[in-house]
Amino acid sequence: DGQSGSAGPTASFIVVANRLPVDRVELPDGTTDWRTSPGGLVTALEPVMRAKHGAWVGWVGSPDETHDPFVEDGLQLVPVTLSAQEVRDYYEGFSNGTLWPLYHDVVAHPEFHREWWDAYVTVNQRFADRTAEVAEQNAVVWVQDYQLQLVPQMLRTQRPDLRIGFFLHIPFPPMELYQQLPWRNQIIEGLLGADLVGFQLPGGAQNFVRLVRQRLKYETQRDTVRLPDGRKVLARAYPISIDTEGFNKLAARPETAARAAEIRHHLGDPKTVFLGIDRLDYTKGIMQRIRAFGELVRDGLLDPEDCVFVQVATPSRERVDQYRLLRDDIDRLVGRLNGDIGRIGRPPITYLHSSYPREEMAALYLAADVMVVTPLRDGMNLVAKEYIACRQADDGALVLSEFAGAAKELRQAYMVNPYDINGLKDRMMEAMHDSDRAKSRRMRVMRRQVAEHNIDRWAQLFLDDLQATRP
Ligand code: GDG
Repeated sequence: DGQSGSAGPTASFIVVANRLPVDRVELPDGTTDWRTSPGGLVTALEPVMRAKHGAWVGWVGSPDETHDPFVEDGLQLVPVTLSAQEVRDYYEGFSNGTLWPLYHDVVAHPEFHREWWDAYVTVNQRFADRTAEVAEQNAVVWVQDYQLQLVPQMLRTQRPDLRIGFFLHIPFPPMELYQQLPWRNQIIEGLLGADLVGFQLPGGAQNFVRLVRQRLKYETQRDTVRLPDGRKVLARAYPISIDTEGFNKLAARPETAARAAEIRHHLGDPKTVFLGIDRLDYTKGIMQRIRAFGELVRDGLLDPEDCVFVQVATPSRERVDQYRLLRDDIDRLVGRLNGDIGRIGRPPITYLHSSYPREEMAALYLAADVMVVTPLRDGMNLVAKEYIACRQADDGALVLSEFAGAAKELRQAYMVNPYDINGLKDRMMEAMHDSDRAKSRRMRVMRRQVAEHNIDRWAQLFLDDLQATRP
């Protein structure tokens, strides 16, 4: 844009992600300001960012906006501009219409369009260029997620001095599915630009290494790929987690307990509250769990006088067709079930298509007797961990899909295959009727798990391994 002076910001630690960790807010006087969005990743990286004067490279979230780098709440933010067309092709198109369904076991049909791919290359190059400008000599760069898989290689080409890590937040699919992608080789080569490629689960890392061996014929040994030029790339699992301490504290506040009681009261003081919280996404199995609940009521196994299901579906990717269709499907299903099985003043399903502050989320977790997390495929699923972190009394029950990454760690959950509606119904009933002792035994073990494996530890393990990759 020609306006920024010659000496822009530089940093020795850089996070590169599709989105900057800030949202723009309109002030009453008509001007705009930034507010940091308190996601787990920002929380985890804040100490490192501050200690190393880190920078964050990302998009501000709306098209055609160009901003100079700025500092917000002590974080150096470096905005990348996307045009409206690029948002459609790179973000809504290739990232969320091609890669997202492909990487989630094609639970929806991935679309392959060459224009989308071209935009993905262009935008990844822009992120790489911006990062190269900001990175000091020998800086550590940590690239996040499926929107930016070409950045590691693009960055390495320009800046071989950098230490580059990449973390994939979603599953890495089996080779048999991955092969569908017309640009499969380019993406693998893109990732191999990193020194360390992190996945949620060992299975994802293994899928990746196997793919590299079969498609590119590079030499591999367990978690290590050796490139023709002798460079080594590590592929390992780092299961992500939450700010457990933060959720614990939030849940311990008297206001949170008071709000939880109020929520239950508004729901008609039922005996049992079932809860689902997700981004509105077809991978989350929202339809399956609502159908299961509806059938349990219809079958007479749940009494709508003393059981409710609360489903929060946070608006997400609303301009992508499949998300619009899903929203209509959920609207129709919830409307039909409440119409069929509801009574005056007692809709058995409370459906909220909206997003809430963290405090309200914690109150909902506290108010729920049974948390129902049923994704058809999920990299990890932090909602399941947040619920556990909030249950300080060791009560409550978690129904968890075996297809969520979290199932590998939260072994004491009531495990389900969400495609099996009868099985799901059985598990929801079991979770509800199990003895308090049985529930608290399960909850205690899971609480220990999320207390020990928190987001700080996740970031620490990744960054330590990245540091150790080469001298
Ligand atoms: C991807 C992967 C992986 C949701 N609604 C509201 C809200 N949330 C917060 C939750 C949770 C986060 O969003 C959602 O994280 P999940 O892990 O459940 O799912 P994805 O968004 O699909 O995340 C996933 C994750 O990346 C991390 O690697 O676990 O597998 O798909 O923290 O609390 N937060 C607030 N209001 C809402 O309405 N404040």
